[in-house]
Amino acid sequence: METDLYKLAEAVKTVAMEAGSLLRRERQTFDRGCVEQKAAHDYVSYVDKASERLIVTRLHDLLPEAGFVTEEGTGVFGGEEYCWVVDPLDGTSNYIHDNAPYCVSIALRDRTEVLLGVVYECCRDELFWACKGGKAFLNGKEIHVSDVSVLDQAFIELGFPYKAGDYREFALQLIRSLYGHVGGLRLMGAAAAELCYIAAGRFEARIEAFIGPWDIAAGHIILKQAGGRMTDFSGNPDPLDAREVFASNGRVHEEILQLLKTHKGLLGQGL
Ligand code: LIP
Repeated sequence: METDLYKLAEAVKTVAMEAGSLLRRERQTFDRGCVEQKAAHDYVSYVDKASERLIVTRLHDLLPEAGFVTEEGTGVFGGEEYCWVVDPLDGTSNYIHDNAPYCVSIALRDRTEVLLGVVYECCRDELFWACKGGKAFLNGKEIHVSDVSVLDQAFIELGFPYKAGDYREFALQLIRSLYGHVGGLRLMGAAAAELCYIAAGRFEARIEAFIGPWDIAAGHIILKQAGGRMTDFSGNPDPLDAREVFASNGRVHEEILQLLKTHKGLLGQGL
């Protein structure tokens, strides 16, 4: 790629904020009667689709040779060397119910790794971004994961995927094992933003399985460039297929990983 990664990131930040403005604007007159179900409790609205159309159009103008992997299927991936990975509205259920957080998540990857990531969380007007090998930023200020290394002080984000039948037993065991033994548990419903919260030192870990690659691609590089770590529930690094996603500040990773290894047999197939 001839384009300078940092120049491209600046342009992608503008695209993410333009899409974020669309989300906020449409939220003022949002019609819940126009929400569709992709699967049980997995919702999509005309706003998700409008945001994705805008983002795909802008990103194609920036890098015409790149393919797309997008949550709502607007773009296509035909094996191109570069690929945009886009969630046009992460936190859809929050958005539908006028709750926070909800965000735009845009990442660019090549065939082996994520090269840049931008997450714009609309409710707090927070723009997170990072490029491969660089620092991570929130609204222009460098961010780092926390130095919390004691589980009893760790604040942990949980995600409950739509595939409840495959995840329920694992989730209940996770709560039994953690609740009362960590600093706190939170369930916020927007993976992309929550990965950035670990990068910013607000939380120490996040655990979820059976989500989409668009939920985590941008947060993955922002977290790693902020000093964090992401593995699957067996400890394998960089699970960009998002089947099992365990993210942390690195310092509490091994202790929680033992717990995940012990109970991952409770997971269904997530098909
Ligand atoms: C959401 C994720 C969240 C998960 C939800 C949903 P969406 O993404 O961010 O972590 O628990 O089930 O997948 O659907 O709002 O883009």
